[in-house]
Amino acid sequence: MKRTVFITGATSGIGKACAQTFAANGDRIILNGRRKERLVELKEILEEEYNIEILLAPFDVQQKEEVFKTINSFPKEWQSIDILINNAGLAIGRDLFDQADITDWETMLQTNVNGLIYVSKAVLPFMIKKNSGHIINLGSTAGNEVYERGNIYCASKSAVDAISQSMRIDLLPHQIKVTNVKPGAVETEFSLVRFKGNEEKALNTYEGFTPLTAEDIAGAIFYCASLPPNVCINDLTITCTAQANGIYFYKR
Ligand code: NDP
Ligand code: 8X3
Repeated sequence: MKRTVFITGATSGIGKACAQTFAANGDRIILNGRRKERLVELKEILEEEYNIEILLAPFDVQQKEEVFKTINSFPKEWQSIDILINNAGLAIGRDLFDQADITDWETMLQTNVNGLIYVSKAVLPFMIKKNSGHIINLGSTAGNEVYERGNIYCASKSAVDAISQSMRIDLLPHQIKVTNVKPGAVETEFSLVRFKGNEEKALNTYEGFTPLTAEDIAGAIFYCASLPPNVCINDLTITCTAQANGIYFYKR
């Protein structure tokens, strides 16, 4: 069955792979991200390849007013959102607590926590109106275990965990599913962003082991989103075989 799927952070990595996976199923997709040119390009590719409908919603999830204004003015035929994938997020810096840049911390909290809250609050009235829906949040193994120099990124993903639990409880009367997907290391643009464009450091992150791919995570998200109405996967921690949890890796 065709669903309406809203994916934040669809210009790259896991969000983009989700767009491709849901598009291949014939779902209608709302694509968000800040880099509009990438969204336009993805829209053209998906429309051409899968003959599906796409709506572009280019905005910065940190900007509360912009988030509400854009989502509140979605055309009527796009308001019946079945699945929201709160994927937009980032790590910036990997520094000791006393040496890290406070602006980097603020950006992570504003994106990974505030952004997720704003988008969810704006979309919820549409889901509540039809008494169904599925919110899929991108947590992380970093929200399970804190690692050295992970500090505020880990805190932001721990917050995603708490927010997911709280949504699940409070939204029970509205029959809205909430899933917290918690990947370990996935090779995307994530590390390039974390290390502020330093390609060597980014590549080094995945040295000596085979990480997950964005498509691995998109496949798992698609599975969670395709179960019968009475079934909800609450939490899903996924790592590559060389990773045991947020801290332990086996690297060659
Ligand atoms: P990428 O850097 O490849 O993609 C991140 C996406 O988030 C981009 O599309 C980016 O789009 C978007 N984004 C970032 N900031 C904003 C913003 N303010 N407003 C709107 N969109 C934004 O990384 P991943 O695909 O790996 O990351 C996706 C999610 O998965 C994140 O929440 C991340 O924390 C989580 N995650 C990643 C893991 C990994 O190892 N890669 C592991 C566990 C979780 P644009 O820049 O165009 O706005
Ligand atoms: C991303 C995975 O290990 O960089 O959430 O925290 S990690």
